[in-house]
Amino acid sequence: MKKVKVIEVGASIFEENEKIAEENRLLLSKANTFAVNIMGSPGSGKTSLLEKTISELKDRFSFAVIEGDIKGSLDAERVAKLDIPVIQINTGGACHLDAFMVKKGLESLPLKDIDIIFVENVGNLVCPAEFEIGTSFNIVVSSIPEGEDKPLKYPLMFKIADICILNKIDLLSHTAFDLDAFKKHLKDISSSQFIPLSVKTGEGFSLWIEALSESAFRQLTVPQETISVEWKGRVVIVGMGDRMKADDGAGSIIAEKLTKVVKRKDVKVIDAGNSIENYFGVIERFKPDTIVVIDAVDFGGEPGEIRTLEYEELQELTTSTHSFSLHLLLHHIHNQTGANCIVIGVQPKDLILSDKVSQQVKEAIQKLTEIITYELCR
Ligand SMILES: Nc1nc2c(ncn2[C@@H]2O[C@H](COP(=O)(O)OP(=O)(O)OP(=O)(O)O)[C@@H](O)[C@H]2O)c(=O)[nH]1
Ligand SMILES: [Mg+2]
Repeated sequence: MKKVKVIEVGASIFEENEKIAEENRLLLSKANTFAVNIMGSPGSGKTSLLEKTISELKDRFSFAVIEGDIKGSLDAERVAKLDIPVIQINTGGACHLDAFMVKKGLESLPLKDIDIIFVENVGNLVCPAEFEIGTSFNIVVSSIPEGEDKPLKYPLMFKIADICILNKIDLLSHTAFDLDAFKKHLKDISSSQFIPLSVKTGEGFSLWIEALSESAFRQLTVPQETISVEWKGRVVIVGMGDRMKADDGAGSIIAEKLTKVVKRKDVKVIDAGNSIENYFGVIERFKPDTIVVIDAVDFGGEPGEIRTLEYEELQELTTSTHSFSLHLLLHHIHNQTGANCIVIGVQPKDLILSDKVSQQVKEAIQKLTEIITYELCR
């Protein structure tokens, strides 16, 4: 019997796509442009959302749009009326945009003059979620007529979304749509921010404008402070801490935020929670030159104070709540990898049993996320 030869095309397609998505990311960060991938079912209101958003924010940001459609240029023509640069990409049958197509679009735009670029992906809840295109923010636009079960049926799309917009809430009273069920399905699979709104009536729209502006400002603003870390060679960032012990979870929260924005191949971000020892193998295999551990460390400072420490300095300090010695663990990792080990400590205020972080540490989390994002993505 003849043997069947199997060629894994899928894996190499994804790999190649990732590589180009990475190039897009670099291109965008060099130009200091905030790129947003708008996804959702056909007709959920993606173009309508863009039209209204750009009209409302035109005085605060400069915009460009890349429209992805299988055929035609109807959406591009609509958006072009707003007098901004618009590129139409026809996928010629493909159900999603890929990184190469978006690269072509980016190359023909004056990126340096653009603050926010929206990429409206092909209307589809499956494929666009599987193909990275190099944007740093994902939006899924769902809508009332589609029904409340969409997060259940298309979990990946809702999982990767930073914001989930539920559009057409003006139609709520005309349908049997179960809003609570939608919210629950979404929460079960995704940590995305949920914004119900109506592009038509404007209800709920200000919350979306606020969330978008805040995220754009965060990425576009150069932080006022820096931290003394030399990000040399291949970098592993490990965020640690117990999120059920108030401020102790700071490192873990920062790692989660960074995984969404830092997407470089030579940087690995790990949210290790309370068990860094489980990640030794992952860290070693990555062959890092620099390891940065972010953790709540009681160094006797003001709550929320940030301090950079050589790992050896930890010997003299007590790390808040961990039952193990972080110093010994880092000593071990340093011996195994030869990497330079740095600890960024955040002084905790509260270490009680609670999932609420104190205001001071919240601000430190925000500040550190901004600084590290800027240093690694500019
Ligand atoms: N009732 C109601 N209709 C809306 C709302 N937003 C958009 N629509 C309508 O929904 C239809 C589709 O809107 P589009 O913005 O073209 O949707 P889209 O997601 O860009 O569609 P594709 O690009 O084809 O995937 C249009 O007829 C809009 O007028 C809304 O908030 N309420
Ligand atoms: Mg559209």
